[in-house]
Order: sequence, then C-alpha cells, then structure tokens
Amino acid sequence: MKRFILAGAVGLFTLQHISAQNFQIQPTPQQYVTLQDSLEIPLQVSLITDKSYENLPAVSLVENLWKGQIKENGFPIYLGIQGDKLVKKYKKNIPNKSEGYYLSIEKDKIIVAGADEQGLFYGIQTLAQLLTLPKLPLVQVTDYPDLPYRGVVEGFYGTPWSQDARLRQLEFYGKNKLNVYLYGPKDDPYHSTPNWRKPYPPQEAAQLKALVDKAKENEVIFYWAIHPGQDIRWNTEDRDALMKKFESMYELGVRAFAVFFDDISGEGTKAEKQAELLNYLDDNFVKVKGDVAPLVMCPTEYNKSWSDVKGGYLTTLGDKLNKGIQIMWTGDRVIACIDKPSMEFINPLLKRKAYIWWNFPVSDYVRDHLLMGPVYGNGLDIKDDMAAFVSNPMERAEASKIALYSIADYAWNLESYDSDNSWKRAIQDLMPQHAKYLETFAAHNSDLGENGHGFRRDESVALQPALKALQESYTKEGKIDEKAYLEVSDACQQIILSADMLMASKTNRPLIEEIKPWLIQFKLVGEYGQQVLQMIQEQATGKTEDFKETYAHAQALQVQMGEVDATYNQNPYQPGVKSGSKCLMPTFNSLFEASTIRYNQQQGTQLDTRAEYQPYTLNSDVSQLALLPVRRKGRTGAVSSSNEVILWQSNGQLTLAMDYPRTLGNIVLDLGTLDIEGKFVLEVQTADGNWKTLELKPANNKTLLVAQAGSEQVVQFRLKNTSGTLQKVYFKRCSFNEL
Ligand code: 14T
Repeated sequence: MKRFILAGAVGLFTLQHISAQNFQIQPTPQQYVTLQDSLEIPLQVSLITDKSYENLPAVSLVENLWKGQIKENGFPIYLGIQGDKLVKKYKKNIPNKSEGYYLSIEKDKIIVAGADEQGLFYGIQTLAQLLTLPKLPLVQVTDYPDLPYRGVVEGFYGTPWSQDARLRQLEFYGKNKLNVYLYGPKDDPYHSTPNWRKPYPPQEAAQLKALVDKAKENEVIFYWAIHPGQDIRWNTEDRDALMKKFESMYELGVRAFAVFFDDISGEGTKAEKQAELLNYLDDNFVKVKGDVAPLVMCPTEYNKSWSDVKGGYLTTLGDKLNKGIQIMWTGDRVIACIDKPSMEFINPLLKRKAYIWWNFPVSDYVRDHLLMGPVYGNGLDIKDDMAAFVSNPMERAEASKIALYSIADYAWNLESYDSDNSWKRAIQDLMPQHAKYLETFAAHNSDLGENGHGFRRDESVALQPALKALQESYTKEGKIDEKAYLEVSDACQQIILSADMLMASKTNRPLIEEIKPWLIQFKLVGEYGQQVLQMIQEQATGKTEDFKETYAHAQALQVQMGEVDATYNQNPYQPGVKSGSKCLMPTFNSLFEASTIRYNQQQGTQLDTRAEYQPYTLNSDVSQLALLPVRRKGRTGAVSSSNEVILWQSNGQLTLAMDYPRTLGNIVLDLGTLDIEGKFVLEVQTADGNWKTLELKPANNKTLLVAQAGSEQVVQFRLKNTSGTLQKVYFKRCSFNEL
C-alpha cells in the first residue's frame, strides 16, 4: 500500500524526475544500500575539505550542482580522499581500489570519500544522479570499477567526429565513469601516413588542446594515437620524427600516447622493430617525462584469426615489449565478442592482460545501417582477464551513445551487467521525454545486415513471434492470424508515431540530426507495413478493387524507400539508408509477394509480384545480355558483368530504361577493347523523345570507356552494334551514376 502511494505521488514528477523505484545508478554500482528514508534536496550547501581541492574536477562538479548556492551555513558536504584527516572516520568504508568511492547520504550530512581523485569525482557523479530524484534518498554506496581502463577508441574509417561531438562525448564519459578516450580517427591525416610526421596546424592544434582540457575536467585520460606503420622506416630519422610529434602533442597538454600498427603491410609490420620503437618511447619519453600514462599499442596481428602463432609475431611482442606497455586485441576476429576462451588464448601470448579494443558499435563496414540495439555477447566472468575495455564507435557520435552507455555499465561491473535493462536506461538517459519513441526506433535499427565480417545483431526482438506467425499462416495457407495481425498493425502505428515524434523532437537535436535519414526511412517502413497488412486482408476477403489500389500504394512506398536509399548517406562504400532490414522488411516484402501471387491466381491478372522496386529496366535482343540483372547501389546503377565472349549480332542493342526521366553523370563501359570506333554507338534519349549520340572516351590505359551523359534528363540509353557485322566483345562493365 505504502509503495502504491509513493508511486502515485512520484508520478507528478515524471516529466522532470524519474521515480525512486525505477531509479538506478549508472554504471551499476558494486554496493548500494538504501535506508528507506529520504531528505529534502538541500537548497544551499557548504563544502568541507581539509585540503585545498579547488582545482579538482570533482569540486568543480559539486560547485556546478549548487551553482551560487554554496554558503557558509548550508547543508554540509564532506569531501575527502583516502588519507585525509577529514574522512579518517570512513577509512574502512572507502574501497581499497583505484577510482573507488564511498558515498553516504545522511539526515544531517553528505560524505563523499574517494580512494583517489577519480574516485571522489565518481562519488560526486553518483550524487548528481541521485539529485535528479524528487527527494534525496538516504543511501550508502561503496563502489569501484572492475576494470582499470574503460572507454572509447575513435578508431573508425570515415568522417572523424566533429569538435562539438567530441566535447559532448567527453562529458558523457565523465557521467558514465568512463576514463579513457583514445584519439585515433583513421581519416585524420596528422594521425596516419604520411603526415604523422608533421605537427598539427594551429587551428587543429587548438581544437585538440580544448579536447585535452575537456577530458581533464571529466577525469578522462586523453590518449593521442599515431598510426605510422604504413610508411615508417626503422631508422633514427623516423624515430626522432615520432618523438618530435609526441613532444608537440605533449606541449598541447597530452599526457597519454598510443601507437597503432593495425591495417598495414610491409616493413612496418615487424614485431621486433615495433617493440624496439615502443620500448624506446617508453624509456626515453614516458619515463623521462614522469607524468605520462602507460603506452598503449595496437599490434598488426590484432585478432586471433589474423594471428600466426608459429610466425611468432605476438610472442615477440609479449616477450620484448616493456611490461608497462599495454597491447590491444579485438578478440577471435576483427569484429567479435569477448569471452573467457578468447582471453585465455591471448593473455599467455602477450604475457600481460590484453587491452580490449571492441569493434562495436563501429559501422564503417556497414555504413547504411545504424547499430542502436542492446550491447550483449561479452563474457561476464572476465573482469580479471582484461587490462581495459574500449569501444570503437560509429561515425555517428550521438547514436553511438546507446552502446557506449551500456559498455560503461558492463566495464564497471561485469557480473551485474543486464543487457536489456542497460539498453533501456541508455535510451531513457538520451531522450528522457521521448524514450518510448527512441526505444521503438532503436529496437528496429540494430542489425548490421550481411557483411564480410559475418557479425550480426538481433533486431525487432519483441515483434519477431508475431511477424513469424503472420507470415507463416498467410504464405502457407492464405490465412490471417488475427492476434499476430493486430500486433503487427499496432507496431506499424508505433513506428510511424515514433518517427514523427522523434523527427519533431526539440530535445537532443544532435542525435535527431544524425539519424534523420533513418527516421525518414523508418516511417516509410511503418507505412509500407500498414499497406501490406491491408493487402493480405483485402486479398483474403476478396475485395479485389480495394486490393488493386492498396497494391499500388505499397508500390509507391517501395519507390520512396528506394529514393531515400539513393539520396541520403551517399558514401562510396555502403551508400544508402537501411531500416528494419532484418525482420520488418523481409516479412513485409514476403507478404507483399504472397498476396500479389494469390491475387493474380484468383483474378487471372499479372501484377508484378516482386517487392524490390527496380528503377532501371534492361532490354536486349543480344541473347547473352538479355537476362543480366541490373542493380542500384546508392546513386549508381550497374548491369552485372558477364565472363563470356558476347556474340553481338549486327544491329543488336542493349537498352537501359529509367522509370522516369533522370539526370545521369557518367556512363562507363568495358567491352574488353578500345576498338569500338565505327562499330558501336552509345545514345541517350531525352525526355522530349530525341536521341543523341554520346562520345565514348578511353578512361585509362586499359579498356575502360567513359561517356558524359550531359545535363538533360534522360529516359533511356542504348548501346548498338552499327558495324554491319557480328562483333565478339566482352561485357566487363556497364555502369552509370545519377546526379
Ligand atoms: F586496430 C584494430 F583493432 C582495428 O579494428 N582496426 C580497424 C578499425 O580501424 C576499423 O574501424 C575496424 C572495423 O572496420 O576494423 C579495422 O579495420 C579493418 C578491418 C578489416 F578486416 C580494415 C580492413 C579490414 F579488412
């Protein structure tokens, strides 16, 4: 009864405050004792310390919590670090672990006692979280991290994070008790080959300095990483160049350094030489400076599948590298979850605990997907096996925070980690007012799609049984599972609602801006789902006229989804925007096809049953070309190539028609020969019906030919054998791009 009353009263505050029952400290603390009582949030406080701690980040943090309200006679907050006289009484309560803290909220005072400066900071962060409650609960928290280093390595390919995004990240790390950020974006020229030797220009240098300062404020160790391996020469000149670069970074305030030897070939990959260089840096830079954090290195063989144990690379590193140098490891594969056996493989080779570089939620190899689902799959029993756990995130900094929040939770307290609970709290934290909508979005935008690494994530988990039931009963028997139908129908409505609400949300705009293309696509997926549901119903109940229109509507949505995919996020690797690609779209497409097939059978019609909309259509009277598939990837169209010699009869032609007039850039051909003069013509037909011949020019020393399609919109183009005789050519390439 009492609980019920409390919940009711707290309900009034749900907009600004989380109710006490749902409240959890992030990351999950080691020990949390609540005394079932609370106090009014003190409006004025006085800070009591016995040393001058003004410059500590922890103190700035408290001062910010009570801005302008720190008064002589305020509610007392005792702040201390193990060894201080002030907290002597709590000596036994303070965990004997680095970064640990003891926080005690009592009726008449608050005590925050850190094992060290970082611990004190984390104690205040926990207090800050408790202050979001309507009343301050009386609690005793005894807390410390399982892993000494937890954080993020900005190590992906693609557009590096912006300055603003990085500043927001560092604050987020402070809040989530992450203590390392390794700066190593593959596409920063001054990080990698060949410009790693050069100092940053003034503007970039100033920005890095601002990051270093921000990191300090948040008790984050800012590691600056260098990636010199692709062109390094093992001589004193390059060694000195590296020392000089480190020195220039030191001057900017950097006090932690890493050297990455990943994704390189040649001379730079030699273990012996790498170890020699790192030891030199350790002996002549790190140890000499005295205030620099342990070196971190990323080896060339950074995962088990790439390691050649007999070749001795890892053994050499393990034997030769100074014991204080940390060695990174991504697990059994480039992209892999980490478990006990993976640690038992690597640690003996390295003769130290591996520094885990977890390649999640990095999406640089699946750039058309967002990875916003729960973090799961890593062992909960390996806290004593790892030196560190850092995550390589997505190019989209804000969207990465769902995963990073949970990674912080995991790395702080492995045994208590609960993937689903953590995911929900992450979402709540990112968009407290619109958590429900963000959760719907994230639930359906988590898998990576097919990829070379074979790494997949679950998606649309809660809806899977309904999707399956609906699809099976309909495709097999033409029957509609009513319960599943209603559930999926409701989900589609939720999807549309979520997309709209998030798109218009005034909170967390940086996140919304990043995911906008996916929100647009997501809404279309929901609308498409609704039409497909209507199709199966109209088919099953014999509403033939209605079906035709619903079918056309579903097709119209397929076209729009194709357009979104070809318009946004046009990177050269995996261009486009995929949403709900693991469960939603395959189910909807299958229902679209099944209902159209059933309709055709019933009505004797020939409606196109294919769900994947094709913007380009190929036609050819050259028999070997007639059936070649045409694909669209982003804004590029391509006819699949053929390996055989094509017997291209006189006057034979290949036509590629657009669904509507489109502006093309280049048309690229490779017929295995440059000798086409007077043998083939390439023509485009503009929207007014006129044909125009294009000039085909050699593009390189091989057999590639390129034509400019011009600025007018075209409806089709064709390649014709005008030689008057049979031509034997190859058909290695026929592609074009849309402007
Ligand atoms: F250093 C490593 F631990 C590592 O993971 N390196 C890269 C990393 O920068 C990238 O973000 C990540 C995910 O794509 O994988 C590594 O890069 C690769 C991996 C490959 F398998 C580059 C090429 C590959 F073939």
